[in-house]
Amino acid sequence: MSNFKSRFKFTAGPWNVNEGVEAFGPGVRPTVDIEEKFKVFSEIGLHGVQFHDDDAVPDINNMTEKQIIDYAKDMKATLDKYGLVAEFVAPRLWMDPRTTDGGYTSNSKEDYDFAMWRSMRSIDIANALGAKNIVLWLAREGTLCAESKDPVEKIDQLIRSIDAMLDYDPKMRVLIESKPNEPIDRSYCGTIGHVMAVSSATKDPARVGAVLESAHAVLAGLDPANEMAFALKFGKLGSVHLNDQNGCRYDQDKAFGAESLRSAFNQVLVLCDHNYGANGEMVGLDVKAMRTQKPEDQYRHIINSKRVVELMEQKVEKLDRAYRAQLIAERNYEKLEMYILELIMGVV
Ligand code: XLS
Ligand code: MG
Repeated sequence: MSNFKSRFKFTAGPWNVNEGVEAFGPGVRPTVDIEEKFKVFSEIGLHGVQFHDDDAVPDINNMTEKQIIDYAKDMKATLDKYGLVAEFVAPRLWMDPRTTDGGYTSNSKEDYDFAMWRSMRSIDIANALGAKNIVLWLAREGTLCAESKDPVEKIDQLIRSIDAMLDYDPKMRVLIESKPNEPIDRSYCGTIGHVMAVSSATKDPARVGAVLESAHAVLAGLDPANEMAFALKFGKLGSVHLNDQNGCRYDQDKAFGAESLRSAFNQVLVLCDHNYGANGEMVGLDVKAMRTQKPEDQYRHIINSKRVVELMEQKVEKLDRAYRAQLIAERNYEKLEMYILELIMGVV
């Protein structure tokens, strides 16, 4: 099994190895230096790294535009040292006091300008790192108080913000990561359908795609594989964040497959069947270690997630397509379902 060669190129973000801070308690693991994370990412067979703008350039708010680019170039040299590439850069617009009420859909002109400044700097950083995508996880774009914003106006404001990014760099692609809520109550881009609609309203829809995170689909009450399929149909699945989620509760970012192996199988199936990766798309493992995990083995959730993808790829290879077609022709879906369960459980 260990010599199995995945068809996918895997990535993770520096945030996927963390101290374990949550709303009810402080960190329980020491902070790991970013270069050490790169080293281990490369050892465990990842192809690249996903970045927030301030992962790549921590002091971004206090630097000139030139200083930011220079710092990012040094970060690229560190990535090169470990044979890693940068998949995307995402402006982290949910931490700063100036994005308390969102960025692109903020009611404050100053806060909006700050969000746009960070977005343009993210594009500069992406170019310095050699990344082809900007990811917008629209964490605070929506409302806590429903009446605080005119949703129609704000969705238009969001589209115009993306247009400005497309203008700023004619080659950069913008990928929107859907999520229905958390930290915001009512999000403006809750599902892949929303992302496709926003994409089609921008000035260059071919450069505006989607990131589907498995857990975010579950939080929206939707099936992750179906969400991926929807974006694939439009040629707009620019990245995936594979993980898992135990129903509708706080965002868990569990290891891929930890809750639903059948869902994991179907996600890998749709990606394999529709040639995901053929245009350089990568597979992000946006997973978080349990707070109980000790520092000695704090990459285990990433290793496990990658292994589950690889095991599912082997299940997909093993899927008897002719038998499946026969059961479909007979409309014997009960039998097909049992066949799939047995395939996943390893008894066929
Ligand atoms: C949310 C992520 C987030 C994005 C990139 O799911 O953890 O950081 O993936 O901004
Ligand atoms: Mg994510």
